[in-house]
Amino acid sequence: MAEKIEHYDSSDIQVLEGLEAVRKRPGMYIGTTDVKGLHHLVWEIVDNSIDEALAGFCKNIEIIINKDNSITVKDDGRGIPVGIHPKTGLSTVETVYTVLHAGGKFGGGGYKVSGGLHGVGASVVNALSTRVNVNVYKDGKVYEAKFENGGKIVQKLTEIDKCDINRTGTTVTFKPDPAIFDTDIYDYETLKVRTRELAFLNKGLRITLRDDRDQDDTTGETFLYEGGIKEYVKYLNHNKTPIHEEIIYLEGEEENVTFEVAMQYNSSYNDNIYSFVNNINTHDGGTHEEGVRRALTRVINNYAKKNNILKEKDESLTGDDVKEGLTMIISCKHPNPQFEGQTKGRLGNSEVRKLADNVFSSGFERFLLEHPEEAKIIIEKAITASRARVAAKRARELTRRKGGLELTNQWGKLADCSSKDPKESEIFIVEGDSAGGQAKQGRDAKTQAILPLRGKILNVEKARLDRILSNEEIRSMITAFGTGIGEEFDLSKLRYHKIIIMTDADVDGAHIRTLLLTLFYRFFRPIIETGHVYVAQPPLYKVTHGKTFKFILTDDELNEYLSTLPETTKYTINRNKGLGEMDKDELCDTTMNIEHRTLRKITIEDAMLADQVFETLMGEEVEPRRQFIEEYAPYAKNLDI
Ligand code: 1YM
Repeated sequence: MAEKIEHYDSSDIQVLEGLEAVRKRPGMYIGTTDVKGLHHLVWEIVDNSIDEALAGFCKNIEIIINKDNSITVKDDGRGIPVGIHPKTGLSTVETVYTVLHAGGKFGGGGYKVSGGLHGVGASVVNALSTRVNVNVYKDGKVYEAKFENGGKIVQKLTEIDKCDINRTGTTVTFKPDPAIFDTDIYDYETLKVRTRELAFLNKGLRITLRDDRDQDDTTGETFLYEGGIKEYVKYLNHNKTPIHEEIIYLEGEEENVTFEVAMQYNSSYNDNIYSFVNNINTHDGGTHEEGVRRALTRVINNYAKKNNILKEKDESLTGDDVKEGLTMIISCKHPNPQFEGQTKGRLGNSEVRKLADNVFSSGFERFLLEHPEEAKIIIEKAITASRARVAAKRARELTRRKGGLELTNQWGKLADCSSKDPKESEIFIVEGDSAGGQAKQGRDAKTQAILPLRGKILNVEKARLDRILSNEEIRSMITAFGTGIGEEFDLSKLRYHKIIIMTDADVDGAHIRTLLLTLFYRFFRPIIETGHVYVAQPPLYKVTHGKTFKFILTDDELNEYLSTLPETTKYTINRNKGLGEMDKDELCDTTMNIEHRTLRKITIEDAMLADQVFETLMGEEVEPRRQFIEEYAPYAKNLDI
């Protein structure tokens, strides 16, 4: 060290120590030294161009992957200042490229708005490169500085040429150090995705990406979106079905903080909400997102109430309801963002919450007032979501109360029938694996398919499509039906013309039946409307009389049968509690066999009733629940009500 001091002045030493620190612990500055870190370098340089664009001086940026996997970034901004920097005594270009955290501090007036994960800029890229060239076009002159070997200057900033007086800008070429990175090969697609995103986030900025390793790529791809995040929303929705035409766009500014939102609802049940601060994705949200979510919920509720769209007085829509099918981009540009959380993916600045709320609520309110048709469509979608949510919540509560429904048997798969003719094909949805197993053994394999269901089906958390589709048993059922679900539903593809629910004759069985009917009512309504859904009627009683026995379906039938027996006769009556109490032959003869069974066809009214029974069952009141149990299972004992 002592030797070196003779050759460098004190600021040189600081610079070298700074860059050496970056090389020793690159992870601290760029996160990782894998392929991600390699690409991160590009954005550190591009960020400076984007800042220049945000300051209003740069319109075009070019990113080129050179043949040797070095990267060139060009912009047409003012060019990095070329004078001597008063604090370092070095040229400003050299200062920016060799002094850590030089970015904003050395600028005159502007602030650094964009920024990668760590936002430490050009000097870090220089420290981690074997070669960096910086060219500045300014005042009709071309300047150049060159660095090698982790940021050591090999050519001080020099005027190397003249250029058109109107030409201004900065061009930087760097070659990442292979001794630092696991790989030194750039991936075009990775760069393209972020390039496009940056173009969406900075409207009117043209960014071109070109791959000079590829001989066929002579022009590159250009990304330019005059509509900015509005076009981003359009892009995200391009494979979806929007439910209103116009993309809603709102913007505002306060004390150098700019804030913008673009949104459009589609017919799906999922939301796509992305938020950004200074072009960085805030994965964990934060104050900007909170402000918007709060305002969205409030404005929709207020509008719905004012216009009597929400009928019941105390019905209200939640944040989840109003975001169903919503595609939204939130973008905030802040001079002093506070990033919080483990991964720094959350905006913490509390003043942004209010700005976001104000800008969003006033703009969105106006949109709803000016577009009553769209307003109606949007609010009706939220109301549908709300009703489904309430029903699903109650279903979930019911499951918790009736924990015993969760049978632990292994999930048995569909035993399909061999016939491919839907007219003669039937599917039995059977409660429990043991009954399912018996039904499989005793069925007519040509026309009867068996799908055993565990009680688990009741665990469907929310009766929304995405959740429902993630339930394995429901997926099997949907697959078996063949019709698809929701938008893709196609009755002509139904594989069985009889869908037969076969549950125990007790309260649990009634619960499962209710849930299945509710599910069909909400998502497969046409199969009910066209009369394809049935409930099997297993016998309630088995009367044994001497060596003979008889299965009996109803109380009336029981009385009738008993009256035919001689007075002296000794007989026993067993009540069938579950399907499993019959052996496979009994089950099949009494309940499945086309000759002997009784099926009850489900009407749309039955299904509607089932839907309402949910409400009744889940209420706080004990009495309606007692009534349900009386109605559905008068013989059930030891009920947990
Ligand atoms: C390809 C990389 O770095 N462009 C760039 C950087 C700067 C400026 C313009 C700039 C900024 C300011 C004034 C200012 C930077 N300047 C500085 C510093 N492209 C690229 N284009 N004049 C020009 O911020 O006031 C840092 S970056 F500190 F010198 F001002």
